Amino acid sequence: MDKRESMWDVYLRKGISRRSFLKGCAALTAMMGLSTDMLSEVVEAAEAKPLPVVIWLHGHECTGCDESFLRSASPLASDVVLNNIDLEYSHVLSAGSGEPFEAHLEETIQKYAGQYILAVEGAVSTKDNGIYCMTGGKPFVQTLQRVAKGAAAVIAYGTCATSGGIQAANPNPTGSSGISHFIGDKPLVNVPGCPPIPEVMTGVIMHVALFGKLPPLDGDGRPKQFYGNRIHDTCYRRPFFDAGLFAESYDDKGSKAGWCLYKLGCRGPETYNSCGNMRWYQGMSYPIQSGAPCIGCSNAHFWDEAPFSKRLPEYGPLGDIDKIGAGLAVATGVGVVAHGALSTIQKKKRQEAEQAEHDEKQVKK
Ligand code: FSX
Ligand code: SF4
Ligand code: F3S
Repeated sequence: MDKRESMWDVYLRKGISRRSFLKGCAALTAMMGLSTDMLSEVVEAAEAKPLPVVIWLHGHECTGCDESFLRSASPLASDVVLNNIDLEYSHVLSAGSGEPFEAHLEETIQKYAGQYILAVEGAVSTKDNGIYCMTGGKPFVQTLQRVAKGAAAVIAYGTCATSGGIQAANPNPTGSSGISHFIGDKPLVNVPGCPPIPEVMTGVIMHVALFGKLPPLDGDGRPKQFYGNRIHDTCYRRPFFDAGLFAESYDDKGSKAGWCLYKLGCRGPETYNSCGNMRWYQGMSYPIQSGAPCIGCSNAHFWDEAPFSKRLPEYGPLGDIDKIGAGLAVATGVGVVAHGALSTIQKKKRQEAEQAEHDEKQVKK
């Protein structure tokens, strides 16, 4: 087999400076959630390890995960694709197409059997022999099973790949589900989110690429460094929740003042993701910061939990918040009952203030 280049070999060949290489390694170390003590290990791996061969498949989905991946800023998606991995097959990013492209997939599977990383976006459709999702002229389910057989590890990107996503929403007419039942016993990392945060996508693939093993996972197979926190616990609106200050509608004073969106259906208390601490697009924003409640897009079957703008009966009204969110202590529930009472007082005050403002305007007319 021909010698494969390491990340450092690629930088040398392209004439990119050692300084840029080290800066890239430092960015990767931070992105993988590792301490700076690990930088030398990252540099060693990047110097010595051949770039990992990656096959990136797309099933039943909207391609939003790619849209997200392409916006990764640290590391840049272009660095990941051109300098950090050996991407041999991708429906979206490859220049090739048609029969030669499909033939290249078969060659790659054979040549790197047992060595490549398989990244998968999208759900698997199985109804009517999988005809509702065809790729390269074959049902996607068949391609997935064939490619997964030779993979060293599998990464499921997006809630569609981890649990079926929008295709699997009631009544699931195409018989769609996540990929886990179709990859045999291969090691699997679940990276949910619709889509996942760009840097989470690049961070996970670089961890597998550089260390040749999966990052530490939680009970749902998600990387702990990115899914260890509840949105609610990292939310900058949390002080308003704690103070019982809630927006009641999208255009009321509470909403304009940036109060907690819990009463507008926010699923932050039952959702684990990094949006609260990493945010999106170089820390620019995330749904809650733009005034929209979290819809729990990294939760399995979240599409079936509409309407998104309401607290659902199964989660209960404010007083029942102790039933939601795995780690929520009973004490919090008790506290929240108090918040409920506080909230009623605040609401009354707000209504009075709004009425006064309204009356004032009427008088001026
Ligand atoms: Fe699903 Fe991704 Fe949502 Fe879309 O590839 S997770 S529908 S953002 O695109 O699979
Ligand atoms: Fe933030 Fe939503 Fe929790 Fe309110 S309910 S603090 S908006 S995560
Ligand atoms: Fe999704 Fe909620 Fe983050 S909707 S993007 S998990 S804030």
